[in-house]
Amino acid sequence: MKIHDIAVIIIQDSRGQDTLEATLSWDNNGQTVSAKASAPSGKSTGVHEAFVLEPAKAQVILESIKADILAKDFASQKEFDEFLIALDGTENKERLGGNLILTLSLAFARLKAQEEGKELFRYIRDISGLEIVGSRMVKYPIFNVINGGAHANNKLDFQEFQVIPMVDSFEEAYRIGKEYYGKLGEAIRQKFGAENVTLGDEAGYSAPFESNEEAVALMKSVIAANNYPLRIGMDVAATSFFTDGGYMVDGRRLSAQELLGIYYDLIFRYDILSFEDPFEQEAFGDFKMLYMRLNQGGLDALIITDDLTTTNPKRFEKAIAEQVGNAILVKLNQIGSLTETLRVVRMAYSNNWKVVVSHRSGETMDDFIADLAVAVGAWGLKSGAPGKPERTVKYDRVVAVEALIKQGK
Ligand code: 2PG
Ligand code: MG
Repeated sequence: MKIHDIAVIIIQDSRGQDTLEATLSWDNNGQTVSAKASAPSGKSTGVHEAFVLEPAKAQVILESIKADILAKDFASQKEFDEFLIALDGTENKERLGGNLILTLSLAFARLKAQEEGKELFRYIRDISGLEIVGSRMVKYPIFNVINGGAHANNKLDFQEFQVIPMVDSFEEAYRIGKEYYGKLGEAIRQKFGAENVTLGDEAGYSAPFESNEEAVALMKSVIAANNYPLRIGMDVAATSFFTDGGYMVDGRRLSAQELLGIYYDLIFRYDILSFEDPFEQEAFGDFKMLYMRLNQGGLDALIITDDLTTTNPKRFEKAIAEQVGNAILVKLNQIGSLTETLRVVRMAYSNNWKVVVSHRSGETMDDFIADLAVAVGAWGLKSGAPGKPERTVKYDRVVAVEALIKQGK
């Protein structure tokens, strides 16, 4: 595919911060076909993530490489992404910017899918190199219904308090998630007074909870009162409260061992299904300690790595070798291209790890991750609570894609 034109503009993300949106066009026998993609941004970012270039600088960089891109004919996604990665030439994409490379990579995917006359999820599935069994799609939406940590202005140290509907149909899971979100909102407003309840970055509620456990207990009581088929998950994002070798939780400084004790206790009392980033971003050994302890106890909980692995094949290789968990969070902008992201997914599956595709706390209306999650048959799609449009467009797109698949597309 020969790209005819490239433009990158600056748009605002859900936090009102500048981010990039790329448009690539292709000349299809005199007709211009174009495709767009934009970059999200994290707040609790891992140190090993791809470099984010200031958007205005990225625009200048693009002008300096545009002619090189337009001069080439790219046979595949891999060729396009590898061309940009080589042009960048750094370990963490600091010359061109992970955000610039990513928006170009994703816009290219959308354009190539159009050239091949395919829906985006089908195109991604075809280039993924994955053998997906039957019509497997994304299994569970993961709704972040209470926001803490870096995503909200409250006392909660843990970043995300999630519910995961244990039903087979994504559409039904989405319906249950929305209903639960409404009921939880009523319970939180009743407890704290409506004037004290706001929404965090990912549309989960933010309220003056005194402790992490108080939030979990309220979630659980609303689940029980309505008999919902929901399990609780958490993104602890422990790097954000790790200081001077200790974890500051509910006003107390804890060792990794003590924190592990809290998790173990929560699992038993609240039937927790998943823990993401239970320890800080270099603590491979502590992740392993928790994971092994759960295994020995015969518990089914998922230990999900995010800041620890940053969707980076090298970091992930170490996590696999050291058996530190059983699921990886996959974020396109942590690594900066579709090709490298798919490589991480292949690594996960060939080592029996589950995949959770995720948004960022700063999002745009781009719904690429929905197609990615369906394409790779992800275990989960994490896109916040169903309370803000940049979160719901992703869940809505999964429902639409499922309908397309049923029609044989
Ligand atoms: C996370 C993400 C998304 P952020 O930690 O998993 O929920 O947060 O985008 O701020 O890194
Ligand atoms: Mg996380």
